[in-house]
Amino acid sequence: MELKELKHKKLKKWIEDAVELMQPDNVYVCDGSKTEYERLSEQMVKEGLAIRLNAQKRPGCLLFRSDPSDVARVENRTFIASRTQDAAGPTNNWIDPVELKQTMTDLYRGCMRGRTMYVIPFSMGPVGSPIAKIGVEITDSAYVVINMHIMTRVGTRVLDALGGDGEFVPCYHSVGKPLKKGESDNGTWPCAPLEKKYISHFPETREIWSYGSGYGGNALLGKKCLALRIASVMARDEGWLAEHMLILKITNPQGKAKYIAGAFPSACGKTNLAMLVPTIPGWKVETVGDDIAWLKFGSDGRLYAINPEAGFFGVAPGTSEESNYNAMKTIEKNTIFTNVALTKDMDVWWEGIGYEPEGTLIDWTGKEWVYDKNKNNAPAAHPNSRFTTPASQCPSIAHEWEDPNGVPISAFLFGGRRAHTIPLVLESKNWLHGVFLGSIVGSEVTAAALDLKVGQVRRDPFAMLPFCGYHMGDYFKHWIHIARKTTPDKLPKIYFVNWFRKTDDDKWLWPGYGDNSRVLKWIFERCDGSGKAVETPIGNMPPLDAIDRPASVSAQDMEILLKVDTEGWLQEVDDIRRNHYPKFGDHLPKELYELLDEMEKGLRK
Ligand code: TSX
Ligand code: MN
Repeated sequence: MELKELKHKKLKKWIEDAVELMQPDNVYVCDGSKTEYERLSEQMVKEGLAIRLNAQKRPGCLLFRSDPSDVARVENRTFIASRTQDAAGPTNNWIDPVELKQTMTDLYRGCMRGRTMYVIPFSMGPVGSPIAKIGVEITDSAYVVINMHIMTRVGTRVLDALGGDGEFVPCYHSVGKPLKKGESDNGTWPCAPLEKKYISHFPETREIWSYGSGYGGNALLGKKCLALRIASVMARDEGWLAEHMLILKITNPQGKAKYIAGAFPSACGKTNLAMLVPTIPGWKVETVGDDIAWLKFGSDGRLYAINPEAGFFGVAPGTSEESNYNAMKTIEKNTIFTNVALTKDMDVWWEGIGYEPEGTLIDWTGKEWVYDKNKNNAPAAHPNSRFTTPASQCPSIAHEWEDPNGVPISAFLFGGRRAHTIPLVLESKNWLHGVFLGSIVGSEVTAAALDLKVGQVRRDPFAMLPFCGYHMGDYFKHWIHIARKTTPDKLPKIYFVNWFRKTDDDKWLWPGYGDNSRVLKWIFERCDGSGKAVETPIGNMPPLDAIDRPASVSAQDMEILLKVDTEGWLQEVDDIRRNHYPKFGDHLPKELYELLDEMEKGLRK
């Protein structure tokens, strides 16, 4: 489609201004068709940027290798440019919006020379859903276009829904590498150096400006940028919730279904949980979403959730038939792989795929790689390598996953990776206490970072720390206030879960994976009114006989998993009071300090 055919005056003007600033060689408005996807794929294969995988083993699949410097989200280059620094809060990077726009306009000037500007109209949520939002991303990356095809709803149908004056979130994206006359990428991944990368959000004007990175979370602007950072601000202003949550459907042997949404920090297996295969006979788990939930109250006073995405952008390493059967089936075809290893027969491989590779591989940097049983060599697949795959191909996808009205949520889960203290499952006493539990979520780091050692707890309240577009203290307040929009009986119940308890000699206490269905069953029964619980100072817990114990777990271990570790919790209280809550300054709702005091009193009784 050509620019002059656009009906939407404001959109047309916005694109024309961008063309003048960025100086692309061509402008192309995406229609979202299969042929468009195929044409751009073929173009990137010809340019040497993409590799077509084995048509028998992985039909319709491509492999990309990014620049080694462009493999993950860049949190220290991610900015919330609200008018005041106080609005962004202490956990976001802030730059004055006028200054930032000046800096970035200078970077954008002529940044698309020698390239095509793609205009991607996209919908987060089913097109036309009352909960959906439309965005338009301008990009000079064909890789971004085909990924957006999978992750969102793209094209002409979105422009039709937008009409002549509909609202959209304008999103600028450039890889930040203009080409000189006659120059080409020569099969290398274009991007800018770290200090020129900017992932910027302007919450008051609902704009996203991204520069310098072609990688997923920095470049597919519908996902973390729009559906979480900008949407969290819209949700606060409009009285709904935009959350970093999976959505699953669980059905009991009698055929009764409930929906559960859950927030987990990274490396806790959120995608695995969303696609879980239950080990308890007669129970079924289906997938609605694996990363983001938008929740609004229905006319019946209940919270309804949609998955604003259309695909999964999942971490490949660790994904196997055993850890996630449904994901392995989903990625058999029509999938984009980024930074995984390539086998001799043009298939993919990664660490934790569940089998040893045959012969030598080409690793994610493009070099020959020989398998070493002792794992002394660098990984063949980058630890953050990804698959981009259509949700519709997932065998466990729930039929209602695209219901424009969403699904009614019965329970929220919060979880983290904690070897000690946090029990297998804990039910909040009420909504406010549930918000308290969400606010103290933490996970032990699995790989040493700049700030933390392996095993130290990194607090990530609501798993939203990197994704909230405003002050986290105000975010807690929003969660407290949202309860006033309905009656307590209509609100989802709130649970803390922990699949990662260890013995003192470092052995897993809980088998996890499909056996987590035993915990979900208790949660289902609690929401249904039949499940038993005992009150404790930290919340409501299942008595020992309320959870079906897996054969591999001894009665003594089950006791450890479901016991209140008073000493551990007192240390937890101390850490929250000294190190966690003070981070949010005077924006932290006083109710949360009160609950902390109350819990400490209960534990000391
Ligand atoms: O995803 C995981 N889940 C959730 C599954 C629905 N993982 C992988 C985390 C990294 C992404 C888990 N790892 C889970 C889990 O519940 N639990 C564990 C820890 C664990 C690992 C191996 C075993 C047990 C627990 N193996 C045996 O017990 C034999
Ligand atoms: Mn995520």
